[in-house]
Amino acid sequence: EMQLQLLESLHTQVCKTKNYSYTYGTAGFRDKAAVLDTVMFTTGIIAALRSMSHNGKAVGVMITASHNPPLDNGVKIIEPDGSMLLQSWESHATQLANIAANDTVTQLIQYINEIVATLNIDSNVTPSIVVGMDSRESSPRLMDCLLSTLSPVFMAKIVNHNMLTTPQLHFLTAYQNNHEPSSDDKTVISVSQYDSKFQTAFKDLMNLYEIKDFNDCFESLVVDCANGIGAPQFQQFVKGLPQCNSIKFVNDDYTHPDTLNNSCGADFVKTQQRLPAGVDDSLLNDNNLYCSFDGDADRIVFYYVGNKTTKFHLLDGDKIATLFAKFLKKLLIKANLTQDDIRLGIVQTAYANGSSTTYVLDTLHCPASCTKTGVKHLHHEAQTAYDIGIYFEANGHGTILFSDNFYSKVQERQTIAIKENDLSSLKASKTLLAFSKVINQTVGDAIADLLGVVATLLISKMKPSQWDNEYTDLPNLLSKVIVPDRTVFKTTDQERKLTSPPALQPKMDLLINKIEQGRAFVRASGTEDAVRVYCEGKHADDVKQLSKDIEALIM
Ligand code: 16G
Ligand code: ZN
Repeated sequence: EMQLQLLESLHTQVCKTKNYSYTYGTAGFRDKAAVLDTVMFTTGIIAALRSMSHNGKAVGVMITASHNPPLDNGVKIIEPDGSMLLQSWESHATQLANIAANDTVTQLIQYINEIVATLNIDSNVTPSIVVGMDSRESSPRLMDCLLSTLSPVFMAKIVNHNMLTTPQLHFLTAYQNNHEPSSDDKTVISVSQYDSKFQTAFKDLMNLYEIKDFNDCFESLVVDCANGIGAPQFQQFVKGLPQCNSIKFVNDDYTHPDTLNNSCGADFVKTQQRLPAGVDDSLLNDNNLYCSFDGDADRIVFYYVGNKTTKFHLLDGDKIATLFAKFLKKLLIKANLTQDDIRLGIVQTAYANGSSTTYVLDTLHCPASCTKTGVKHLHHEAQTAYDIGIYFEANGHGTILFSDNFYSKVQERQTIAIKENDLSSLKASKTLLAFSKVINQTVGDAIADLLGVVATLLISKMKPSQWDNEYTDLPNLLSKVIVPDRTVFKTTDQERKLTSPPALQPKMDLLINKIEQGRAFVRASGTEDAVRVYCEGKHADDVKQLSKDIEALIM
């Protein structure tokens, strides 16, 4: 039974931020850490209710602001299966936070009772919550706010994983629900289950091809950890992998949270299109492969430097998706599986480079979908449209989803191949199954994606430059414009066209049509008070001009 009357004194103690407006956006709540006490308090309550509505299954709560600056923080809720919070609950989360910040405790309790009544939640269910946080200075304080109601008010079962990456928490939330411990089972669920699952998967795949090191494809892999939680987690992880002993780390100083995402990390490298701080002369080598995690290690981008110069070549989310698509498509063919047996497709957003989409459709002959920005949209499309749904945002957030039909069809083929002694087909089937285990299917995961990319390159004996040369990105520009009111910018067609302000899109179309292979769109950011402008075209000069002209239109 919930002890809601206790909320009165806890609310006074914990919720110092008042007269404030919060929104559960694309990636949960995000703001300056200083104002997040109140919203952490209510997020704990919402997570408890969500768990109760799932009959006490474990719900995850992650405290992080990903690639944002050190003084920001945020929080998001994870469903029992490891996916993102169901969209209809986002508005409950927003409303409860705003009641706690602006109204009385009586109203707060009233709203909780309303949720319980309208959603038919059994208030006798004991909620179960799994929590974690990134390496920010503010995270432990915010964790206390989050936990403040869970024991006294809800008597919740709490598993606190402390510091870990966002995808590790997604994985462990799902893991906990799938491994209900029996009474005599003393297994403590910890990040070591994550480590051993993905280490084993990678080793199995390497053993299948007798690969012992990276030497066929590159000298070292240099990993930029954005000075975030990915550093200790991945350093611990690779200790169990002899194949990975030539990995070098930069920006791994997670114990100095003021350096987090500062001139480094996936977002910096993708938006600046240059090397992060810390990659000095001693690490510059045209035989190396490089990659950058973001602050909570759910994004990754790769890059290399060409020809003894420091020329920088970015291998972003689009390049990762197409690498996986080509690799998996070949394996399907070798395993005698057709596109009718197993539908393989790519899911992108409007930010995907036009060349990547053309390459997917015309060279790989795979279907491509486009969804709105935000992982939940891509994830949903990958899950519903394909058996192998490869989804990536250009910024490096993505993963692959494998359907039940994938597993049954591949297993079927494997049985036939054994019977017919068709060794090449057998190996392809085995590779498909082993590769699917290297991928974190709950959410985009820098560590799992890294393993997937490295395995693909090593098995295909492909150098970073060969990977890059599959297609050439069109010149492009992403800019940010501050406007008085970004909510007037409304879009349709997966954010590719504006419907409001009314006259804008026709004016943009005139400009876009003037340049060769021109494409551009404008959308309000879901995470910042700004409007984003994306432009691409055949010639870099045209793109610059187009971007300037569109910015002038909307300012
Ligand atoms: C959030 C999204 C990310 C998206 C970005 C766009 C998740 C977990 N994260 O970080 O996928 O690319 O927002 O930001 O969904 P914007 O709306 O400010 O352009
Ligand atoms: Zn992130």
